[in-house]
Amino acid sequence: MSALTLFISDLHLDQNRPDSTRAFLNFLDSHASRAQSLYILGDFFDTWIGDDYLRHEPKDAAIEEILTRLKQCTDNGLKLYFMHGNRDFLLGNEFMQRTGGKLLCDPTVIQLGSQPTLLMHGDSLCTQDTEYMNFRAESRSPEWIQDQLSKPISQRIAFAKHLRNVSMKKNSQTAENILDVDYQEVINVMEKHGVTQLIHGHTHRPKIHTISIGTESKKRYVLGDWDNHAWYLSHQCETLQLLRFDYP
Ligand SMILES: [Mn+2]
Repeated sequence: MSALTLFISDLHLDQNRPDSTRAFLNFLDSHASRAQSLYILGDFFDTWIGDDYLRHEPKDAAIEEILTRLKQCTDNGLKLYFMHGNRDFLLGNEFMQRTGGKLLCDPTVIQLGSQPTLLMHGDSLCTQDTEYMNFRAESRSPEWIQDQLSKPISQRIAFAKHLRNVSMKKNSQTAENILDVDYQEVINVMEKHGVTQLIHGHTHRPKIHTISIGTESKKRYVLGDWDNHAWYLSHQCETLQLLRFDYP
């Protein structure tokens, strides 16, 4: 049997969404246990205020279980990869050590069967949302991150809540096309990296798009978020499928 590779994103795991955590742990048993590699392409957590939260008492039981189960998977040979999303870009080395995962840059090119494939979270493709692009540039600087991580945990939790509220309000007031990827930016990054396909999440618009560039036909695979449906991409024997299961 040839290698099975799985891709997921946008689970937005959070203590208020125990059904999604349960669905993910079930997914590890039912799917990831048969896979060679699992790629988690951002927004695995709805917020991540820094790895030092893992040492904060009282411990978050759900997070501890997720870490324990991921470590069991990697100990059993699963190759586990993470990419930052716009919600959990403070995931760092301590988290990777606890899970046995490896943090990938956004973007990263992998060879998937015969296809050079670009992996991204997807937020950097939404170039029409200039307000967000400005915040993204600012908040990914080492200075901003260091400043953020130096703040007390309670203050960071409050700030994360504030960011989430601002984002929800904005998403309800902003045109759909501005919150989606920019088509020209998609073509630009695919050309730049010389790939035949792109896999990303972020927009919560699961779909397989065909992109015609000159005489070439390329594919863009968009993962969906986990909200009573669990979306994933499954690659085996040169076949890449967008699949889902329902929960709870
Ligand atoms: Mn996102």
